[in-house]
Amino acid sequence: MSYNPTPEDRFTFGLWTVGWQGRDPFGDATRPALDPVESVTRLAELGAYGVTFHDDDLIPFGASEAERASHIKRFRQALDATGMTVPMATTNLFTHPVFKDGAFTANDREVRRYALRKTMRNIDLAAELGAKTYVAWGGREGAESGGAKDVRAALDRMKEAFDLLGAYVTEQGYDLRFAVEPKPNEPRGDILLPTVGHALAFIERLERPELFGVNPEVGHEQMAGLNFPHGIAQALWAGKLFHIDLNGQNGIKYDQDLRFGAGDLRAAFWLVDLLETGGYEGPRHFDFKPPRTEDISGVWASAAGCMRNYLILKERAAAFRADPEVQEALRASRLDQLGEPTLNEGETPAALLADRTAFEDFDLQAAAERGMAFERLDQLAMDHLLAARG
Ligand SMILES: [Mn+2]
Repeated sequence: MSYNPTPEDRFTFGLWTVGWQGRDPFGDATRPALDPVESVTRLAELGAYGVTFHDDDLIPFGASEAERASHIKRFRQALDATGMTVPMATTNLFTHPVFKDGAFTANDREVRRYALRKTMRNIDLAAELGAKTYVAWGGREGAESGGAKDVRAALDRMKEAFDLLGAYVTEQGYDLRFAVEPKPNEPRGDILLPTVGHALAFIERLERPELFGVNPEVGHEQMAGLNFPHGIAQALWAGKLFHIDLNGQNGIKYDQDLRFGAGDLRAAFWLVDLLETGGYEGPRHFDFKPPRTEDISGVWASAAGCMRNYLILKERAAAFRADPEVQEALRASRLDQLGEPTLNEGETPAALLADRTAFEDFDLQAAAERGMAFERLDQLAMDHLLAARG
């Protein structure tokens, strides 16, 4: 297998990923700014399907109407020339100092109103460019100290913002759904809606929950010490996996944003296995940062590595599933039984109470003694992941 990506693989990249200049809290930029047109062209050459953007990635903050129009025109021309798509867009509500205390949940009401207007303006552009998903990452929605934020009031304001945006896309007739992106911390000390679970619970409180799903990011859940494939499985189970941000992270520490496949490789294997078999049909979107050690050729090597690693893991996961010994091992671990309902069809509490085999005559000892054979199953997965088996 060549592991050469094609648009059919639906790989997408944020303009801010390859365009990251390497500025961090301790050091200046190590790379020059990248023209979005060059990003579109190079990513298309590498086999990507599309690009995504924050308003300010494409149109420098504070640009005049005429400048804005000309940036959009050049971008559209690059998309047309390459066949690249824009499946998702989002708003930058974190860079400008005005957002230092948040956007939709800033204590300052004027800032909240401005944040809504900035978002609505870019939603119009997203719809115009054919995006189907609008991501909302509230990186500044949070606090560093307890008294600084009334979290219940802030959640009221967050709901108010999303209800307004849901009403707006409905009124405009846009074919656009929102994907909330959780993150536990960074840049704020603590961020609201810190995990997939928090976001899923929040969404159900909105006026139009059907318009809202999640955009989980590998590293964000792993920063919270959580099992990313488990979070993705729950999002799929809830019908809420609208989008996904793929990258790499090594455990609970700062947001590393490594290329996909770097970091927790075993989690990446199970994630690809799940995405490829679990009914997810959206783009495979990379939200990573080529390390600031890299020059521009290193940026493209890093981007190519994201796609290559996904394709390798896709092949490895498919080989795992197709292996007759794995299928037998799955049965030995009783995965087939887990797929069966615990109750018989129509079985009532009274019927269960009357079933002596479920309790009185249940051979507790024998069941307790049965091994689960998970170690053999996991070693088969390791063998496939490490290409020690076909
Ligand atoms: Mn992200």
